Amino acid sequence: MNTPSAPVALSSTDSAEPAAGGAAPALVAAFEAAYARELAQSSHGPTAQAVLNAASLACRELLASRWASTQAQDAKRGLKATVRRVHYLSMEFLMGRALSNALAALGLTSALEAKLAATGQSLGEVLEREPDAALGNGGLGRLAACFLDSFAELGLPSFGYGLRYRYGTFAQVIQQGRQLEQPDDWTRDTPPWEMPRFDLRFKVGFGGRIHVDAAGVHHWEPAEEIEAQAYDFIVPAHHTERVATLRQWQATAAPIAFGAFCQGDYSRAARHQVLADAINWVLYPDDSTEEGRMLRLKQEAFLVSASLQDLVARHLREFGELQSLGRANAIHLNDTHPALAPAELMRLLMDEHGMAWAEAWKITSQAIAYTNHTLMPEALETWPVRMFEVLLPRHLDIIYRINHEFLVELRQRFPDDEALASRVSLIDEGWGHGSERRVRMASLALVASHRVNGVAALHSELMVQTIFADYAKVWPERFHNVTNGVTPRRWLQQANPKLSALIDGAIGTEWRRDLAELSKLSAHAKDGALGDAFLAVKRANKERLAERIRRDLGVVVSVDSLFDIQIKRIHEYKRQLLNLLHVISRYQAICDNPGADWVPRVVVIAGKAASAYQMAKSIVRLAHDVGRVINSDPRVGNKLKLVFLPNYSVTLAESIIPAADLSEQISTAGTEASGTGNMKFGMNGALTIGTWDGANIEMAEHMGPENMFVFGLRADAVAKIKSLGYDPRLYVEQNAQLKRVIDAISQGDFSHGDTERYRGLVDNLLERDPYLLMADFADYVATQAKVDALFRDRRGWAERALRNIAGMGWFSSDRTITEYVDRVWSLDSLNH
Ligand code: 26V
Repeated sequence: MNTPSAPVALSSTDSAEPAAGGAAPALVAAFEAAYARELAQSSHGPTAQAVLNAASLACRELLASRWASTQAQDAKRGLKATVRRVHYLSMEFLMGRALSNALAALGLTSALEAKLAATGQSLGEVLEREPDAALGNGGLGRLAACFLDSFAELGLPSFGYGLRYRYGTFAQVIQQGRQLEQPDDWTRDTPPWEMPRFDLRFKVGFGGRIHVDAAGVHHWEPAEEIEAQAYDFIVPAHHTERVATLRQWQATAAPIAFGAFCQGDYSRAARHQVLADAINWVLYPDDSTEEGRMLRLKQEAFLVSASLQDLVARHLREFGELQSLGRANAIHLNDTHPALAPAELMRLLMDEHGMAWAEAWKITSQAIAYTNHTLMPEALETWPVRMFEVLLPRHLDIIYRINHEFLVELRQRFPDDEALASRVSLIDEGWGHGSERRVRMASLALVASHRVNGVAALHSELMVQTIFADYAKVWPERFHNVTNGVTPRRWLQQANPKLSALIDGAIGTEWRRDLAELSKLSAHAKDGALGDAFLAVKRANKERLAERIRRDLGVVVSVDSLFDIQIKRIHEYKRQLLNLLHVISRYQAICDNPGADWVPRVVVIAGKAASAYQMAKSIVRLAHDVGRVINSDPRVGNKLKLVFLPNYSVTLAESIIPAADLSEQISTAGTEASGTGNMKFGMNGALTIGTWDGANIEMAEHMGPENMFVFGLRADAVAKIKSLGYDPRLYVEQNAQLKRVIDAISQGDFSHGDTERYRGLVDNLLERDPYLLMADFADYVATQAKVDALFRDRRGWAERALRNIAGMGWFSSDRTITEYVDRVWSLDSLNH
């Protein structure tokens, strides 16, 4: 489906200096001046914290001038531009740390190092103090952050739009093996990267009434108005002077409550303030209460309205009219969370700018496109009509009208298929299940979009065969695939400088601009000296991780071991539990025969479980229980260790991934939309043990399937087994090794004899096993034995690792964004 195309720089402002080298002297001088000025303001002298702040603010100042020239260039583009300005709307952006990326992009790393050398401080120590901007949950949010990096690198006129949450995802603390959630107030030290834009404020309304005037124009009088104020976060390119912008909205109470304040009604004035503040408190408020759900819908509406008002104002400023808005702008919905966008854009165009329905709809459907990121039906958002009536009455009107127009057209094309009409309607009438009427957000996104895409080839296929089958029948041409990618700047060049230098030595430095160049490594895969050098780099990275494991967990691991790593959100479909079952079975085998020649392994798991997801929390606890028993068993020694690194984050991933020998990508086939961790590991020379799922498939195709450890049922076999009636017990009864593992958990071997602790988890496996762990166990264990065998052959392992790296060039987010431009965001994509 995909034709690989080399990333094209869309702008031509190459800086004189390559990012790998130093910056031009004038830039260094400007940096040093700003740095000195900022540092002088520290009341405690040049502490690491003060250096962090001063360096960040100095970089920000330099980036701000690049921001101004980027905006000036973009504003001049006019209607002849073939690439539309992209507005990437996402509830999540998992940016991680910013300083080392900014220094690398500006070519200032060595300039700062030189300054620090004079004071005896290390750059690493300074960088370590920066908190992660963890304004996201997982893959979807990190993908958005990688995309911003590529927007900058490719010079794409663009804005990322999000919310400026005060608390990002929770901090995970482990107490007696159990996950506790703590608030992560990442703004405590006033993030130095943000640029408040005090001139950019928009009012967002909620509730109230609508009246229609004699001319038929709708006037919405909201009951409550909240002001959105912009904060920009600048993301630099590495090989040009372009930057990308992440614009995050902060809610502030509109002056309306001032009246209450003047009348002495302070509690009403304060309440108004609190209601506004709540919008920015947390990412994904607990949705177990009505208040929590209302708040989430409000967040979505707030993000969408502020962003689109900003877009409309900019378009009017640049073009003086709105007719061309859809030809000059793309509005991209990162999953359904911003799916109110079509309703809000229609409202702005019609109610605020007097446009007629047909023209407004044409513009809206030109502009909007939508990416789906999961097939899990429970993630398909719907909101009760009742909540719309209370919060977004005008949007509800518009959604009804969109639905009406859509269903009229549908009935013409598919007469006498009322079942189809009710399945695709934007409103779930609740007939089948006797519940209240709800708005289907994915349907709204689909109806309004000219393009809809999945995030890996298999996912895009399954998307049109399953959750969106009806819509694919109505608009087959709308559905596309754009396989994910990750930014090699952060995930290879910065995370793994030693490997990057090794690659430079083998194939030159061009891969730093165009990752497809990595394919040149395959010609060197059999080069024994390069293989040895690769193993030495890997070993150095493993030493760093081993030190961290010793420091944080008190567990001593040997770097001669195979580092076997699974890091991602904890979820049943990702099957961390299958990993644990293998670890237990290996433990039992070692105890049976401690004298055998075992390949030593360190199994590392990290990830957060959603706070209300009990099964995921139980898996976290089991990992700790099993680790405690194995790590302290003298019969085992270095042959096997299991560690759980707490509080998984972008930064933790950056330090773990370069040290991996083996990457665990073991989701039930058909469940992981793409995965992006799989790509980060591959680029860093880890081999993958994985199912035929998500982007693993395309990775195997690019590197050659013989270079990946593929196991398990494929998606079609999974579907078939399920449809025939899957009985997990049959697998347990036929496999003594598996039975012994399950028995050990049930008997309390890892829970001090407590047979209740994992009863729910085991019963679920034996009775339902919705993700087919029992069916895949035997093949998984057999494939792990093949991993061991190859690991003994050090040169053979190194050769495979080099072939993995060579095959990963296609998985740069630069390639992904180039494809989005070609298929979704170009002007051309509107014509066919
Ligand atoms: C859904 C919901 C439902 C309501 C509450 C909070 C919440 C948060 C997120 C989601 C959707 C999550 C979808 C997601 O993260 N998908 C991941 O997207 C990655 C980037 O495309 C992809 O690599 C992963 O395979 C996929 O799981």
